[in-house]
Amino acid sequence: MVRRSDRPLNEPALPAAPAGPAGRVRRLVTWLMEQPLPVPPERLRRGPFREGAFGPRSTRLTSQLGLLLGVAFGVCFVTGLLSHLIQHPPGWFWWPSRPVWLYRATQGVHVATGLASIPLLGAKLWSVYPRLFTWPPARTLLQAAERGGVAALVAGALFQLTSGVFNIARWYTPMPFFFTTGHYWVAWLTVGALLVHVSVQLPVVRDALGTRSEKRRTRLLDSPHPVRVGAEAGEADPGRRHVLLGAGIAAGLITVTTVGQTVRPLSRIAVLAPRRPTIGPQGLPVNKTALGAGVRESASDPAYTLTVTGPAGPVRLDLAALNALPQYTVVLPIACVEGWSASGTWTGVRLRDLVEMVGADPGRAHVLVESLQAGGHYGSSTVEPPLTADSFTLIALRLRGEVLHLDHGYPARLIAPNRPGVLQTKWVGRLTVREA
Ligand SMILES: Nc1nc2c(c(=O)[nH]1)N[C@H]1C(S)=C(S)[C@@H](COP(=O)(O)O)O[C@H]1N2
Ligand SMILES: [Mo]
Repeated sequence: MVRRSDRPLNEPALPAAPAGPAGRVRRLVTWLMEQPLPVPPERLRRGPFREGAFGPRSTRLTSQLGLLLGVAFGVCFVTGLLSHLIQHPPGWFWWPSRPVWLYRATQGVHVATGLASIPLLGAKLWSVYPRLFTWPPARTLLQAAERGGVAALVAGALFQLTSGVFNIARWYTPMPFFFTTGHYWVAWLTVGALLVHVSVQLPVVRDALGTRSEKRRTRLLDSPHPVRVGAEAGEADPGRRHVLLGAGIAAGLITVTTVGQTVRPLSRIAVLAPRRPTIGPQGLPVNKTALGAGVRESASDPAYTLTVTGPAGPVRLDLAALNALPQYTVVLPIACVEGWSASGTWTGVRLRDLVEMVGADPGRAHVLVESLQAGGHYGSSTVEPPLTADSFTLIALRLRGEVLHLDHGYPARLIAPNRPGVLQTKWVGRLTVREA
């Protein structure tokens, strides 16, 4: 066994194995993983692989950027996972209906942390890319595995940030896969690789950020891997502060010029945001137009009726009948998964009243809300308890006191509290109520 202190600290160490058969397997794996790999012939050591091909990079910079990125990615992952769970709720998952702006906040944070990560990741990759050309490429199987993990992490992170930006820019052409599925699964891969990377690099980061003893640092400097740490790194690489400052300023600028898409007071300076919360018919942005959804004719047909089916049989309501029912007004945001959001004043019929009309209990009813739209990913959604019984959940007929604009879902759309925009179905033609 190689003693811990003989090992460069950015190489992983396998923990000591216990006695017994499991221990024997572990010892075998350890032995295997630590076998030296053949060193490639020296004549292959060309170009960037040459000794001193790159200027100095400080481990302190890499660690500081890593810490910032770790926090940003962590927050981004948790808020993204939440958004996924709300849209595809497993049995154990529960999401409240109050505060009505909670999803607006979590998804705003998801997109903002993702965007802020772009310059941070750029700076971090700049600070480590010379290591891509380490010679020999890997000394042991274990080191090769660790480097493979870092490659997966970099690829995953780049994929997540790029696909996220493509999605909010609505640039679907370069994505031959369904964005939501790809973005979700690669998130798990990236976070898994990130956890491995963090656990392997933690001792290096601790040393570089100066939370360990001088003695330990000196030992690090003596290690066969030329890592620079602490104050020495600052001297050896005076550009560190500039890189860090530059990345910080870029992240700040990106944030300030995009969060206005959801933080209303900053909407005027949201020059980089794909959406402004105030621009659109009736003062609200539109994601899918009636033309785009192919519902222009069916939605403006004077013979329109809303069909409600449930335990007590189907009911058909034309616009006059819907308008004759008790009307309620709520102020609720549309909070798009793309990170923009805007509040609207909606007036219409409570979903619970329609559920009761077909003989179901709103406290237990699940309602399938179907659009007049044929096909497309967001042509329908399901309202589950407690939202079904919530007095804020409306089949809205009006926005700002005016009849709904065709692009906002005329003649009737769903609007419910604390719910992603994709589930706020427009141009509703049918409600199917069933009690669980
Ligand atoms: N039928 C239907 N409803 C839909 C969509 C859609 O594509 N089809 N898009 C959804 C999305 S992604 C959002 S963000 C909101 C936007 O509502 P708005 O256009 O009124 O702002 O509508 C939702 N309702
Ligand atoms: Mo959306």
